[in-house]
Amino acid sequence: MKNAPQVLILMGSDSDLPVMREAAGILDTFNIAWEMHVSSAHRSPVKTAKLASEAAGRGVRIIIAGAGMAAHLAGVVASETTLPVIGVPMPGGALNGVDALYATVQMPGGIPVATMAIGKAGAKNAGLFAVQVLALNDAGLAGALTEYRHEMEREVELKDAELQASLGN
Ligand code: RP5
Repeated sequence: MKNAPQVLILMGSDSDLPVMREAAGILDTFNIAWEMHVSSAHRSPVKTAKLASEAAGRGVRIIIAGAGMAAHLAGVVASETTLPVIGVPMPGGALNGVDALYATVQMPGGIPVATMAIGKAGAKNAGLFAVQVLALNDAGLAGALTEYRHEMEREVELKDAELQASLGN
């Protein structure tokens, strides 16, 4: 049987999936169970409100919401739950994601959305941020995060060694 999801990933459109897959990929790396849905704040408001308001009762601990253009998904989701909500602004559209960034980050006081960078880097960091929150009460997960950082450090060293070799140093 599939584990109960700890992280709920929502996106406004299936066109957001190539970006939001980055968040799911990170959660897979840390063996965190997730569930993903297309649900729009403006095209399917009733479904969105239901998913957000019922999440905590189903055992979800954190919600990641990605949307583009007039991106009110993360804010609407945050208004329906007291779970932490991480927002990911999508690139594209006439303003290439700056519209979504402002719409996601500029929440009026009272309903916070932890907003990440535009696009794939933001979705990846949303996954990592969710893992960091879950690791507050999970020493094994905290250790895995430390090892993840060490691995990044090793990769930088490897790339620098390759650069130095190519420069004949
Ligand atoms: C937003 O509008 C979605 O999150 C998506 O980023 C954007 C465009 O949606 P589609 O027209 O591609 O469905 O609601």
